[in-house]
Amino acid sequence: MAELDPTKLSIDPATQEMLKKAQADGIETIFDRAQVMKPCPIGAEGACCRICAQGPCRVPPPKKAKEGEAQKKQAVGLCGATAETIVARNFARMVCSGAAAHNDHSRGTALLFKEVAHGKAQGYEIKDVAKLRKVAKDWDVAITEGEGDDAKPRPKEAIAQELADKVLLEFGQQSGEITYAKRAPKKRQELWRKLGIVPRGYDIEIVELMHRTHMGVDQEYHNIIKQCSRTALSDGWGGSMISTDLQDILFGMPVPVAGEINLGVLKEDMVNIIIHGHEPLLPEMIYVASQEPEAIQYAQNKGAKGIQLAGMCCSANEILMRHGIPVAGNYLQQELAIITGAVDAMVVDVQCEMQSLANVAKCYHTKLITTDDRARIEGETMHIPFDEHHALDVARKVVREAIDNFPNRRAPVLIPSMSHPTVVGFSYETIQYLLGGSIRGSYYTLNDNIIGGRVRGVAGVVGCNNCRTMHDNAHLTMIKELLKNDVIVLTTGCSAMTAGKFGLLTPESAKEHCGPGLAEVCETVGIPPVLHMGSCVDNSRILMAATACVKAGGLGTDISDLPAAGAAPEWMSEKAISIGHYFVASGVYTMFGVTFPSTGSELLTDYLFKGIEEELGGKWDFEPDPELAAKKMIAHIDLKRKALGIDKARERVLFDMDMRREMAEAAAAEEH
Ligand code: NFS
Ligand code: SF4
Repeated sequence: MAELDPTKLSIDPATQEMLKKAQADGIETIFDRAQVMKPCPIGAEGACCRICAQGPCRVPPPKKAKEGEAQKKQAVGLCGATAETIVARNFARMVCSGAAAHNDHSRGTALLFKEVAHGKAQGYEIKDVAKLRKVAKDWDVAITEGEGDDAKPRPKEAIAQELADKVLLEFGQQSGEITYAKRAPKKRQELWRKLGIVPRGYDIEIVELMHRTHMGVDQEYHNIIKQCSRTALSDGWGGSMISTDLQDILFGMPVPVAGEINLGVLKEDMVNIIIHGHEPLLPEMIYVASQEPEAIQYAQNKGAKGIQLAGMCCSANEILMRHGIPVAGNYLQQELAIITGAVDAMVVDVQCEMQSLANVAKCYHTKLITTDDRARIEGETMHIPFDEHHALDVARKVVREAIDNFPNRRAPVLIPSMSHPTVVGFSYETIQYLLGGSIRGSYYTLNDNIIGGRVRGVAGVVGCNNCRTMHDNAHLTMIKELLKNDVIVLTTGCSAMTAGKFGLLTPESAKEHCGPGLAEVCETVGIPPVLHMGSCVDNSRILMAATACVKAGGLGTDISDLPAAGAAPEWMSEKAISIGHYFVASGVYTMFGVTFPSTGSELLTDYLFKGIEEELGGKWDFEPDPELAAKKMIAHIDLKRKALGIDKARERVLFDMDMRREMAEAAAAEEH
């Protein structure tokens, strides 16, 4: 193992400390492997086709010709597939897999929801009846029964049963339009219809795109990207949005709650259980099981003070937002959590779980418990399958395994002391409420601040960590740059955790990090300048917030009119590409960092970064330098302000603020 310099790999002190411990303990992590294995440059730009056995065919862009030499043409695959086709197909398959991950997660939630509605799911209940009734309306499910004066509210179980059936049908729907397409602004819906990209169902678009990217089918890159839009929309306005809604109904809609983030949330004298993955179904029950007096007593019998539950990745976001359960860290910290020596069990379900966890766990005493039959990990892991009919029993078993393992701790335990307080849980409904300060709250207050210039615009900064770039650095740098320029930030996923670790999820941080306009607004409303909206499926909440802004008026008639931008500066997963593409197809300027998987074709990249805007109003962009990327997002926001005719207002506000500051300084000087 080569010597690593942790200060060059992460800006997070807890991560740095654990990397040092990993080195001292001789444990290999993703950070070590990234030094040894460099990415394949041809694959990284999407220019390698391996979809048939005549390949892999590599078609990287030719080197620029020297003076006097003729420019070489870009190679084509054996079947004649051009770089455009090959790169578009690879891009499309990322959209497919990403959308499949979200939509399959959603299916699981919907199936559980149905069981709960029929009273067959142990431990679960319908917690948020108000949201159930609201969602039911969107699905044309009656919320009252009886006629006229005799009408009375329909029982929640009956509403939920009908809703579950309607939702589940839409996964396999073959024609027509998905229900939530009609939640988008009118103009957006019309555009999608004109382009023929309103999703028909949640499964069909993925299957069709897989078919179209098979050898010898769709070989025109605009046409492939068009189906990418339809597929990605079936994620953002389909599967992801359904997950969010049904999870809110089952587990409660998030409202602002205090939490804590980073490895320092683990406790040496407690049984530590980390819940890692994405679906909140079992974690909700583990939360219940870990609070039962019998469990706590059992832990105490084993010499522990109690049970400490902590989350990792998006599972963490889900339980943090609903119960204030602390977060141990984001994607690149999963191995490091085990390296503390203090994790008695790590419980995983699906997505973003590194296979190396099995090896790292073996070197300590940690039990790695897989819980989903779709996601097993080779090695000394334990499999306790989730069963919605007996979820509480399963959860109790998991908690007991962790407690039983507490006395087995061997390596010296070292828990970094860092953790940071946060305020999280800003669903789009909560934001609406906070802005208005009443039930009648409205996004118009936000719009008003945008129109008046105190808030320059809105940015969604979301997505993963990526070991090819310094851990957490791009998120933090980008967010700070946006705040400084009065751009309010909405965040989800691993990015939200970075914001939390560096203190940006507290109302107090507004004063320190924001420009004067945004600072004033945050202070008045009492919100952090970075709003934690949840896990990655909750990016659908950002779509809803954007739609609410459009509907509140004054900022144009479509999402593409808003002074807004999206970004995933440290992305790594295919889900991020699906998310990015549904943002583009919803009219958002979307900025990615690290690498961009289409650069193998200049024509296709040009289309994604420019041409597509004429059709969809949104477009992709790529800039690995996070500060520059933020500047480009701000420039885009300013362009939109100009188009709306509100650019002058901002100048006035800033002028006012300078004057106010000067006056305050002059007054202070006079006092002395
Ligand atoms: Ni999103 Fe969440 Fe994190 Fe990336 Fe993975 S945990 S679903 S994919 S790495 S943000
Ligand atoms: Fe090569 Fe064409 Fe086969 Fe792709 S589909 S591997 S380009 S022959």
